[in-house]
Amino acid sequence: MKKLLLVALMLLSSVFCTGAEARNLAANGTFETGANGISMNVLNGGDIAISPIDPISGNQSLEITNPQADASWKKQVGFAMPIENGITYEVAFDVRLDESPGNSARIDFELQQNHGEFMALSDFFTADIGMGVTHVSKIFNATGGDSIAKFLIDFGTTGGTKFTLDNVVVTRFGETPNEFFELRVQNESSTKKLTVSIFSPDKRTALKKITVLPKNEVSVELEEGQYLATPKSGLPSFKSFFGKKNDVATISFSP
Ligand SMILES: [Ca+2]
Repeated sequence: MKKLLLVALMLLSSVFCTGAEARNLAANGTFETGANGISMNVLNGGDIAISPIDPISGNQSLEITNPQADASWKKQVGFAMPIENGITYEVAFDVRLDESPGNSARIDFELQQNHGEFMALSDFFTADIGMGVTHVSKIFNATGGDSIAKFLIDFGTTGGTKFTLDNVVVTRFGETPNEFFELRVQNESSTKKLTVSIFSPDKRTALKKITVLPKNEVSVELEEGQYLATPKSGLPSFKSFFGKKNDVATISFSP
């Protein structure tokens, strides 16, 4: 038996405003103020640069061109940040593949702590990205024992490619109290696009079926537990609610 929970998020209302939103450790991950502090490798040619042309969101994105196939790290974007050993972090970003001879391209991404030359941490992910925009998110454990880390995204593997990157977010997973699963809802008010991720601290994978409905709504099948729905980083409100197994939640926005 399924019940319907209706959760209305009034994003600009102070009713739900608590200021408890997780802090984005990736400074300037939207590239709206340029690329200050972001490290770049362009060791195999091509370029990495801020571009106002056809951004994924806002007024600017980062544009990456990779003319030749090479080691993945030779075309690399990095965000340095403080990190705490033993803590789980969630990373997310939007990447758009604009050009590729095979209509797909491989990227790698990793959270690396500062072992001299930023040698690999425990988790390293590879993703095959198709044409268009893909929202990527993963959870990492910080196990390297250092206090400074870099979140790195590597674009060097597939040659003849052009990527656009935006909305890089690194947060402490589970920072908000009383959640069992986290439902993170990102609302791009300019394009009416919704991006939703649900994670379990145990499984570290997307949990349940998500359906994106018309007009700024999403529905999700729930397990029992506390949920937290948050708007995109930078907006000041959120709503938490308790879900039961086999419930379906519909979450709507008023951007
Ligand atoms: Ca942007």
